[in-house]
Amino acid sequence: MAHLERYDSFQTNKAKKKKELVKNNIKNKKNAYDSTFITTSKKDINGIVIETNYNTATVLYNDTLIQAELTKSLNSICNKTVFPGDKVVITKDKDNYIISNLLKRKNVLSRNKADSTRLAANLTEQIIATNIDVAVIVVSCSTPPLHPKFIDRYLILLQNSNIEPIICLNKSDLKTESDEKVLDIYRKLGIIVLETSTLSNTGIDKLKEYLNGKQAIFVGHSGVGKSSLTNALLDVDDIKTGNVSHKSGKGRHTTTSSKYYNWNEKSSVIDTPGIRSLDISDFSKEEIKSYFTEFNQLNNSCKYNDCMHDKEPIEQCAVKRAVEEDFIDKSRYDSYIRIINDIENK
Ligand SMILES: Nc1nc2c(ncn2[C@@H]2O[C@H](COP(=O)(O)OP(=O)(O)O)[C@@H](O)[C@H]2O)c(=O)[nH]1
Ligand SMILES: [Mg+2]
Ligand SMILES: [Zn+2]
Repeated sequence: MAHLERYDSFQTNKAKKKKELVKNNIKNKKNAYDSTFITTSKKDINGIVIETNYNTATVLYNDTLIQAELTKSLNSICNKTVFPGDKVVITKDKDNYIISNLLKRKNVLSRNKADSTRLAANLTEQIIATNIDVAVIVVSCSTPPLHPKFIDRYLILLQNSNIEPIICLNKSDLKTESDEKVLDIYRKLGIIVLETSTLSNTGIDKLKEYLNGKQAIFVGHSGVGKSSLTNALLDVDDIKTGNVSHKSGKGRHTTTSSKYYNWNEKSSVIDTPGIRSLDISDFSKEEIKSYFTEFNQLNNSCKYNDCMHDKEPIEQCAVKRAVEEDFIDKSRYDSYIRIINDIENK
């Protein structure tokens, strides 16, 4: 002990200061993780993050858009990043706007397993947006075609983040019977399915009605019509939309970053760029099983409580029998098997 104290006394002032800083930083981080950050005093003005750039963010503040930087102390807490939907406290330093604090997030939507109890994104977590009331999984009938597999992966991420999902089939002007069958799978699961066409302006009123008063986010592949739907909500046509490239059948990436729009006083939507891949390999197989909610009611009917409904023989597995008898949709079951195999082989 004495030895340690002596060693301490040999430290230069600079080193001592550095140590102090690190100590404070850890203390700050700890506070930041388990409390709502600062209660806002009347002087503080709340803003909402619209879009983030490398080290500044566009913030809607007092009904105008401003560019603001994060304070250094906040930088170290939240990994230099705020995201669209974040509620922030703005202070003014001479002519510059500073994001001096960040309000506790209701939830975060991430492309992989999210941990909304933490302020900072962990190293592998890729946050798209925060504070979301409802996520609209936008799919289209054709160019690109409807992929149930993609919907299933999004449903897992959304359940994990505690975000209500709805499905919006856009380009309904091109709908076929097989699209209708896919939509039925999700209607049976109790998920709201809306159908829209921005081309013929159908279903937009219903979408507006459903999203009114909420902070929504449009997610889905590139080219399905997320930006076109955002335009329709805003009653404008100046957000860049992309024609689907004929060669690849995939949309050109015209939306490059997620962006928040208020389409009426109390309703907003975040338009996102097309996301090619969702990484759910960090989930455990048991978590995935629990997110296929239609299996839950049958779990007790399988011979073993911990049945994973994959390698067990059909006589022992009620879920497999339900698939055989068409009570559980085959494409949902196939998605489940594909996902747990991916986890096993990662
Ligand atoms: N047929 C049809 N095409 C649409 C509809 N909505 C959007 N599109 C077209 O789909 C392409 C991609 O739209 P965009 O909004 O950029 O998709 P995003 O990548 O999801 O934002 C554009 O060429 C749009 O004109 C629709 O309801 N019907
Ligand atoms: Mg777009
Ligand atoms: Zn089983």
